[in-house]
Amino acid sequence: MKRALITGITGQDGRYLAEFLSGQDYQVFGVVRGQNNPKAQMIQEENPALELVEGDLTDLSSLIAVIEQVQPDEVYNLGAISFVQLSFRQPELTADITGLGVLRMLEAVRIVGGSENNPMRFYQASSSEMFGKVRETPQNERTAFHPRSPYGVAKVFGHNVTVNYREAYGLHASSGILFNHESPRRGLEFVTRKITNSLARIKLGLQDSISLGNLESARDWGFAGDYVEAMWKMLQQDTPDDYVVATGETHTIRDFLDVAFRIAGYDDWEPFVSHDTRFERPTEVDLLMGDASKASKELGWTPKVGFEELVERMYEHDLAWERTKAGNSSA
Ligand code: NAP
Ligand code: F7E
Repeated sequence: MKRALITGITGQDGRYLAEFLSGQDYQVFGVVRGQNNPKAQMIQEENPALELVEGDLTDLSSLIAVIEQVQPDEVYNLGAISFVQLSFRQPELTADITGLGVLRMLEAVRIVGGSENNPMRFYQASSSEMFGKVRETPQNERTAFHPRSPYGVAKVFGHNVTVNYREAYGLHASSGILFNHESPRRGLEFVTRKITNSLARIKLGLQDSISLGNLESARDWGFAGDYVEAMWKMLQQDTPDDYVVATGETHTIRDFLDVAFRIAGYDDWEPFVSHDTRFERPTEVDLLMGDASKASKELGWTPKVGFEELVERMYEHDLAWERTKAGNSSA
């Protein structure tokens, strides 16, 4: 039985990846931080086969101890401060966790290593935010980086140090440059889930409107469940490499609102949406659209869930969830 270790196990991608790997007959270990992380119980109930271990991306000795204890075949580094807006308010913390955290994981893997015949394989969760003020469209593995936030800058560091450890120490270290991917498990702070959740609450009469920032930016949105399969496929290759993972389609926030409100049975979203500058960023990433042809050719990966289906799944989930919560509180 192969053993996989995942940082960021309590996050959206960690939860999908753990389910996917359990289905592939892996023994899955998830790194949980904090002395009483409230999400630990939830993910344990969701995936009873999952084994939780303690560690923090800011603490190298804890990461070495975890890797020594678990002796994984594959390490997936998904842990990060992942919210771009927060990275402007807490840039040093973001650099430490999202940037230096990658270096610490690579050091732990390099030091503990695995056997000579079966060295540990490493996946780094790189991001389309590294392209930032894009130099070309669509963006591919050769497109130059121009990050626009402390988060994007930290991800460029994590990406480059992963490439460096591959070249300097021969680590089987791959980087997935993933474009935005969403799901009903997306955090409520991200714009897609904020919209589907608020819309469900509007539909149920629990909320009047949604406050949003910049509606003009465009993103290449896919489904997280599809994207974790690409992560796994990268680590099954003989040679480590970097891959863009994206749908190749781009939509503005306005497009997302159009589709979501139509699915919920409204003709027009404008009466329900107000503008709030607090949700704007000092520097914005205007347009992202990925070219995943390398992943398609070399990994045999293509996305399965399209844009409208993604929005519908998120909205339907939030409608059921909010209805249950409202029912429970009135009971
Ligand atoms: P997420 O839902 O925000 O999850 C982030 C995870 O990181 C959580 O499990 C969190 O644990 C953990 N974490 C935070 N600080 C930590 C620390 N000091 N030590 C250990 N773990 C820590 O993010 P996601 O959407 O699943 O994304 C997974 C990864 O892919 C992230 O690295 C993200 O930057 C990257 N990425 C995401 C996207 C996307 O569209 N989703 C696209 C490209 C790249 P707690 O529960 O303890 O806070
Ligand atoms: O913003 C605009 C906002 O926070 C998307 C992370 O997973 O994907 C994610 O980063 C867009 C931006 O995601 C609101 O200005 C308008 O243009 O959902 P988001 P993100 O910044 O694209 C990348 C690939 C990652 O790697 C990150 O980890 O929506 N926007 N109004 C808003 N955004 C938010 N959050 N809230 C608003 O009210």
